[in-house]
Amino acid sequence: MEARPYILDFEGTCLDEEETLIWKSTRDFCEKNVAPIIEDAYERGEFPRALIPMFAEMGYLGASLEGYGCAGMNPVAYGLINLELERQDSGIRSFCSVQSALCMYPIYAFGNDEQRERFLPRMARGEVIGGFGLTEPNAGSDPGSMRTHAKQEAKDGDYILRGQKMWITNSPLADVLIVWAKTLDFGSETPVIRGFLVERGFAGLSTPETKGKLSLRASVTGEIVLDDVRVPKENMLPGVHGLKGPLSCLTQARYGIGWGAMGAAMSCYERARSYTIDRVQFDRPLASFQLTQQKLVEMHNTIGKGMLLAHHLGRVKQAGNITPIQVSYLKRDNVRAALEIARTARSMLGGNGIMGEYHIMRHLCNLETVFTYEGTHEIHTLSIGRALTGLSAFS
Ligand code: TGC
Ligand code: FAD
Repeated sequence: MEARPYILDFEGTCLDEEETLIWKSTRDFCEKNVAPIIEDAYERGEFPRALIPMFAEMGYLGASLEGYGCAGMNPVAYGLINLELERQDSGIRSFCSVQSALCMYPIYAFGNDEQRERFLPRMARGEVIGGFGLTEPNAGSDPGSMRTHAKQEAKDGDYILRGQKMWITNSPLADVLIVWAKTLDFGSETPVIRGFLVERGFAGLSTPETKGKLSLRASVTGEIVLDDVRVPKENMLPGVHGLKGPLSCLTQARYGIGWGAMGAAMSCYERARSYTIDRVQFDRPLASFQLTQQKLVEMHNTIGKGMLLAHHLGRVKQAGNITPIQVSYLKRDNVRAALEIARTARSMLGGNGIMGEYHIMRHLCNLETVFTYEGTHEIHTLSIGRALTGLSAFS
């Protein structure tokens, strides 16, 4: 029997030669370099940093950006990379998402030439690691209520940043943090949100690690504490102001998650399929029972639909027409589907389903975070509800 019998034949019908090559080479790379170490990294609660230069070599850092040493991949190829990374572990995909979509993208899209030249080539080579600071202790789903602020000094125009960010992927190991803060700007009396490049070593900056996570353990998470940190005026991102700055970055990252979630789902489905073919109870393979086949069919068909949604929106993005609401649809539905598949797959392995060596429980725990970050399931529901009705449930 084939190792991966997906009836839709997505690979044969939806991808060109280059996309197929990128998909296969990423799968091979991940099976060779990530699969053998991921369970141990997860148990120890550490991000495997030795992977960073390898990701750079493969072109995964800033993969969809043009120039500055980036690979310039199209959105479908970029999505397939996310899928294969998350087939191994959501935390591994998170590392690349944060570096590429949440840190390199805003420098690329909202930075000036000097900022792009200074940061992007080194970030593409994995020499400079980024973090994205939006969430605060009292501002999670509602980032517009953030308290972190930046006061511009009249003397030299530098900014003094004060505040606290929490739940920040990569912050303990980051060399540069994109911090979103409110500042008085444009002679206005109302504070606006601006992005700042806060560099490791700036006085008053600390990034304590958040310990005790039972999910996304192969990803490092921490705070960003800003105790009157002086940030040179040259480190302010000049090209955007307002909430649409960070939300535009999130749109890039959420798109990648829509693909990545299908990778985690595939891993769970494939393991449940092969386990139930091999495991005999009542003198027959579990996979021969009708209830088991129904579960496999539901999982398989849900993955097929998730892949078609991701691919369709990838082509829309390639044409330059994608909207944030379409991305909310993708992130919301594919993550929910992946979480349900992981739960079903876990039960299909019985007791073995909770064991690390079968990998499904790890995906299941990870997907609980993916359901919450980058906009919770409920927030995407309300965003889509607002788009459908014209009525906001937020305020
Ligand atoms: P709202 O009035 O809707 O919008 C304010 C301005 O932003 C624009 N906008 C967007 N622009 C680009 N992309 C989007 N997705 C956008 N959504 C809105 C909008 O057009 C408007 O622009 P303008 O020019 O008119 O001012 O804002 P709101 O206050 O009603 O809030 C909307 C809401 C609740 C949906 C938003 O605040 C939201 O998405 N909340 C969720 C917060 C969130 O996702 N946080 C994620 C933190 S980062 C993270 O989790 C990283 S995990 C990393 C990893 O490890 O992978
Ligand atoms: P809350 O906003 O307090 O929400 C709690 C619950 O209430 C949720 O179920 C939510 O859906 C619900 N809720 C909230 N508002 C409404 C409403 N209006 N109607 C109905 N229900 C509602 N953030 C960053 O900035 N950078 C990062 O790199 C980053 N990485 C992360 C890594 C991990 C491991 C985790 C867990 C989080 C990370 N986050 C990051 C933060 C993440 O984006 C937030 O956790 C998320 O946006 C939710 O915010 P909150 O945790 O404060 O929950």
